Amino acid sequence: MTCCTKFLLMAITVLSLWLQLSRAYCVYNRLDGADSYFYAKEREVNPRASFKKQINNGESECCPWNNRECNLSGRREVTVDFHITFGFFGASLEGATTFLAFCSGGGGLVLSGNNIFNITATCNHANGNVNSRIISPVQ
Ligand SMILES: *[C@@H]1O[C@H](CO)[C@@H](O)[C@H](O)[C@H]1NC(C)=O
Ligand SMILES: CC(=O)N[C@H]1CO[C@H](CO)[C@@H](O)[C@@H]1O
Repeated sequence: MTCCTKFLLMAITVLSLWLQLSRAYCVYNRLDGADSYFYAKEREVNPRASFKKQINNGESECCPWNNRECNLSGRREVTVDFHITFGFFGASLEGATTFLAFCSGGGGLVLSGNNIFNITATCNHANGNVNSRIISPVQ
């Protein structure tokens, strides 16, 4: 009985973790350099946008896609745009170029690279599709 209770508890933990993860979009910092960080902000097109986060190396921030402050339409498959400024190897964000990256409401956006001319944004959609692209500054 103890074994089954333990198993059940574990299954519930895993399931609720998955539910939590699949109900959010997340942004991950996988830049080179332990002191490389960035500031990610939902594009201002959403007047209720609340996702404004500094994300340090190896860390991530998430926001539920059904929260309209994270995505206006509240749907998992729509595009969410971010404006991102980068501080490679501890550089200041002051006067830093703003980049555009996007992913889907239920997706995971991973940013990697070693300098501002080589930043790759990889979007892992909830349905398993993956898009990877070098991102450019906002015009
Ligand atoms: C771009 O960044 C990736 C990931 O950090 C790195 O593996 C690659 O060597 C870099 N390319 C150049 C041209 O610096
Ligand atoms: C940040 C944000 O609001 N992202 C998207 C949420 O959904 C609407 C409607 O589909 C998009 O236009 C936004 O860009």
